[in-house]
Amino acid sequence: MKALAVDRAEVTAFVALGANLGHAAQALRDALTALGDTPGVRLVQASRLYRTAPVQSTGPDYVNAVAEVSTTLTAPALLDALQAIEDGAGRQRPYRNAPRTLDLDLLLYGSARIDSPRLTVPHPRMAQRAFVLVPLAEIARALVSAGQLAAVADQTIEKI
Ligand code: PH2
Ligand code: MG
Ligand code: MG
Repeated sequence: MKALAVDRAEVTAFVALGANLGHAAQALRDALTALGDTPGVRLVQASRLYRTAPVQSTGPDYVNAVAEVSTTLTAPALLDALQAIEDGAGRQRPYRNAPRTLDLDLLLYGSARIDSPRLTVPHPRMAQRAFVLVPLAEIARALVSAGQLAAVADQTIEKI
């Protein structure tokens, strides 16, 4: 009999990846592998890697990408998994928007709207950032409007 092991439906979620310290491109590739290896998370697809100028941040250029996952984890459990992967990459948090070895942000979790102290979904600043919108549009064109892309067209971003 199936008692407590209730199967949760899979939810499509999108995760933004970024890094600008150390070997950033390799950190993103390793993070994609770690995401796919996380129990309850299936990596569906990932965008190319992009080199981007820092936005409201300092330090070297960033490497950014966006991944689509299908997950049976709740949004808070997925956030825990993302933070564990960040910690595994040596992430330090000295101050807001500090240069980082790895940043994994939950952009979208199905059609959920979440406003908790830990987590706001959809990500509140995603619409202002070419480093999110351009890779997201590459893998999920319908989720990004032409107007949104036009609004961030002044931000420097190039495919690696
Ligand atoms: N992340 C930030 C702040 N600024 N700029 C770029 N280009 N890429 C990022 O990932 C990024 C940023 C805060 O998470
Ligand atoms: Mg971030
Ligand atoms: Mg973050």
